[in-house]
Amino acid sequence: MLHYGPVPRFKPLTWDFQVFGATASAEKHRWDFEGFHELPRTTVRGDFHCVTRFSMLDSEWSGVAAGTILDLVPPTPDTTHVMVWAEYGYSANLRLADFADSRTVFATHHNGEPLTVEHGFPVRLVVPHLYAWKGPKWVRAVEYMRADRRGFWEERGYHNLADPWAEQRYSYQEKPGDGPLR
Ligand SMILES: Nc1nc2c(c(=O)[nH]1)N[C@H]1C(S)=C(S)[C@@H](COP(=O)(O)O)O[C@H]1N2
Ligand SMILES: [Mo]
Repeated sequence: MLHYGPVPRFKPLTWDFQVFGATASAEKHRWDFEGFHELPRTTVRGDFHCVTRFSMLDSEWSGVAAGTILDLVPPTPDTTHVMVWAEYGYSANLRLADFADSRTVFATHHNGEPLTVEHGFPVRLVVPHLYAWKGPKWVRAVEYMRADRRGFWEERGYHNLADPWAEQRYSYQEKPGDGPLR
């Protein structure tokens, strides 16, 4: 599946990108559309692995590295996971190490062009080393967490970790320790 539910309409005046939860400052941080687009940028290459098929091979993504968000809004030392939130409550959980990976990027552009609305304009997460459901389109927030919690598809039968090389597709394949009890 490519996405669940309708494509959200972009509202520039109310759009923001928030970081909340276990921030070191104990405060929520927020950028508006302009502020987010002024952050330092990076470019990564990465294919996109859907569970059911390969999509978007040979892709170049540019945007704001997840590591830049961690530098600008540090989490508490006991943060272990993040939840990335999108419009309409879509979410995906990631281990902090997967989020901090140098190729994990909040992409605004794909192959040099702004994202199309179907592919997540204005911002989507791209995690090239995990299955594509770990990359929410239409991202609005990051939550730092002190314990793991399942995101949208992870609650509905998809694997908590989602490593495509280990073929971690479905939650029945999880081994003890791969995810929180369900
Ligand atoms: N907000 C949101 N993001 C989402 C999804 C979704 O349902 N909602 N589906 C995921 C899944 S399952 C896939 S395969 C990819 C598809 O990305 P694409 O449409 O850009 O190819 O988006 C991911 N991001
Ligand atoms: Mo998917």
